[in-house]
Amino acid sequence: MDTAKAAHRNLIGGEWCDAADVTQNVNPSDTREIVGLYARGGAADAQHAVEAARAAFPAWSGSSPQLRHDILARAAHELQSRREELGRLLSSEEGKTLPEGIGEVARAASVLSFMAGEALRIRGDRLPGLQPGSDTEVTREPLGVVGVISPWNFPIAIPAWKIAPALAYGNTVVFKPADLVPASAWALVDILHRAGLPDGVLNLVMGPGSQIGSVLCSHPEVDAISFTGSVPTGRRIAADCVAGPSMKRMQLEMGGKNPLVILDDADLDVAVECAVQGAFFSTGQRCTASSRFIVTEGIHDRFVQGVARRLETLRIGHALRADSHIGPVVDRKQLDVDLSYIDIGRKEGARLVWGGERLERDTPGFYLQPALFSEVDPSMRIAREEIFGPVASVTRARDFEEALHLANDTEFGLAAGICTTSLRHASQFKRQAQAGIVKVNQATSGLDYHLPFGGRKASSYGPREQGQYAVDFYTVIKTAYTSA
Ligand code: UN1
Repeated sequence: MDTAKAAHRNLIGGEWCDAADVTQNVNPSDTREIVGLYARGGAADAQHAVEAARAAFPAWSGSSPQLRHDILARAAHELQSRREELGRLLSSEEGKTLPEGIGEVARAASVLSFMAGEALRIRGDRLPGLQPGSDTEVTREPLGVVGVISPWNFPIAIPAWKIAPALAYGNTVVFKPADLVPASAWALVDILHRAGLPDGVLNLVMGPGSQIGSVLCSHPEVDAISFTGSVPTGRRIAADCVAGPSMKRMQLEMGGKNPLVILDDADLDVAVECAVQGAFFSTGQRCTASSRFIVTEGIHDRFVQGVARRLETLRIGHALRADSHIGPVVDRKQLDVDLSYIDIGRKEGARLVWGGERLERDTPGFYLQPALFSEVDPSMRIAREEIFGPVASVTRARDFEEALHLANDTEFGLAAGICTTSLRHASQFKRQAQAGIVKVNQATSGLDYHLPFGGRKASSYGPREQGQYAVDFYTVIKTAYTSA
């Protein structure tokens, strides 16, 4: 396509650069609409970006924390003041509703301003040395060049919570956003660039992961990779990161099959709200989404009925329409995955209580009714495999002990929730759930930006993201001994 000149370009070494090809960013609420044209770079662009990031590292890593603070704070301010416009852009490319899109931009702004402060709070330690007259210091230094590879479901918040700490702690970055959502990524980079980042400190390379991701994960000048996405891609990245001579540090945030346990003593309204919010909002496209409701017998039927009734009240429609509660699925491929799992659930013998049909709207888009299955056996594929869509299953449990066992009976370990009014069961669940995040009487998805985020088992690998814990990934520790 000869539209390369009209596209939003990649940022390499402080220059906006054309690429050989162009991506059409399609609106999933109305596939006739092209949100914009975006450069589609390749391996050579990624290579140049790594070189630019490497060249920019010495000066940036030695820069004043005040400078890093000010740039991030300026960018946070611009994001916050443009949240309506950028929220609209985000919702147009990803399909989450406008309030969800605006909320996500505001969250990205908060992440940037939190991390601006963190640039000023890089702590060290001092312990007595064991030799007479020996002083010791433990200090944190930046890692070097960080490759950031982000998914499509949070097009601005996830890039923000990877890029902001990388920059705050003095690293330089090569950023490869998901193919489906370049607009939010481009806007974030444009804002950070204009906020005063020196050339080469933040580089943007949009294009296919097969080319750009593989350069980042194998290039000897890249020191670390922060990735959020699917388990198979995460495993490939991990293999590439250790295969080369440089043995990169990695932070991988991957799938989930998050349980929400509902006990007999739960407040039914709270349980239904947690379930619906956690499983179906943002079209179920969150790695923290609840996809397994594990429900004890005494509340089971009322819960299933309550969720079905609540689903009845939700309107699925164009992401930008004020009366839509849930937007479309992100693209045709994901819609096909969702529909195929709905089919698998039916064939496995689960009962489809509500939804699961593809919907027609005024505009051509990937609309899907949320699907609720009951009588789901824990061995069924819909109870074991991550679907990443608005599909949830209900499994019966005899009592708390069995519910806890079922909650933990998964290869994943990202988020786990429980709805109960029993302090004893809530406390026990918090202690024994094999998950990185545990929620009591709250939806499993929806997280605070100042707290650590990450999971266990197949869900995550490496140190936590977000809050002050991000320092553990984005810095390397040095231990110094001095005799005067
Ligand atoms: C949230 O639930 O608010 O990709 C955040 C994801 C997660 C972020 C979830 N890394 O869905």
